[in-house]
Amino acid sequence: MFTKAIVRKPASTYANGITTSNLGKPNINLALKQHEAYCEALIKCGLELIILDADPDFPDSCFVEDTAVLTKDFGIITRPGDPRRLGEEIEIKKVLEPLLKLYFIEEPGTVDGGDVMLADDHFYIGLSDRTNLAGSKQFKEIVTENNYKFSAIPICKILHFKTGINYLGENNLLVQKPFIGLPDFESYNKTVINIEEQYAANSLRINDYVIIPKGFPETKSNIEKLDYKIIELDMSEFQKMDGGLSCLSLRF
Ligand code: CIR
Repeated sequence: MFTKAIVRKPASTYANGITTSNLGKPNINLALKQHEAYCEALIKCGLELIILDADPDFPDSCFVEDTAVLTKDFGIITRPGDPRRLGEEIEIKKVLEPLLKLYFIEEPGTVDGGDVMLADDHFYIGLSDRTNLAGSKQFKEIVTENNYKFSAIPICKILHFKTGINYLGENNLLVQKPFIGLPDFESYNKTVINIEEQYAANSLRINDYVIIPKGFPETKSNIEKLDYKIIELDMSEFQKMDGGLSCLSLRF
């Protein structure tokens, strides 16, 4: 069970953030509304929110997931892999310091939290353009010392590991096609996300609910078949900046 989450409001500079999506410029007012709906959904899932003010110096800073990886017992402050996002983690460290034992990814290591998936007691980390081998090795040391299992998976063609694969719980994985055949995931019950619904692979299990992006009927129906209660959210303004549901919060 999660009890808390950290979120950060989109900044006035949000539209200047990093993107590869070709979906056009985001509308900041709509992004703020969608962010409010996201916060309400987290509250519905039973979470107490720590809401950080926007930071216009970091256009991508609402995507807090990339700056830390949290468990109930400890946190890892990451070193974001794109230099334009380095520094976002400083505020997150300040917020978490009184709440959790913290570890740090250090230079030359880089890790984006979006590359880290926890499935029960097993951490999977995607080696991406943002998360390098040095970062992954440091991460492995920290989590294995804390009795978690660890695997590193090289990825390509997607921004973050969790852009393409997410663990719902109860042994259920949502996976985009490239991940289907990987031996690491052989033992999981896999729900395959079709190419037209790729964005919905980043759905988010929180306590009794799975939050999914609006507009992906096949994925919605497949998740319903797994007996989960669903909350649907319009994510258009975050999708424009390559962000998904998991990116917008740090749950613990
Ligand atoms: C970036 O490129 O870093 C942001 N525009 C999007 C980050 C999305 N975060 C995530 O998938 N965890």
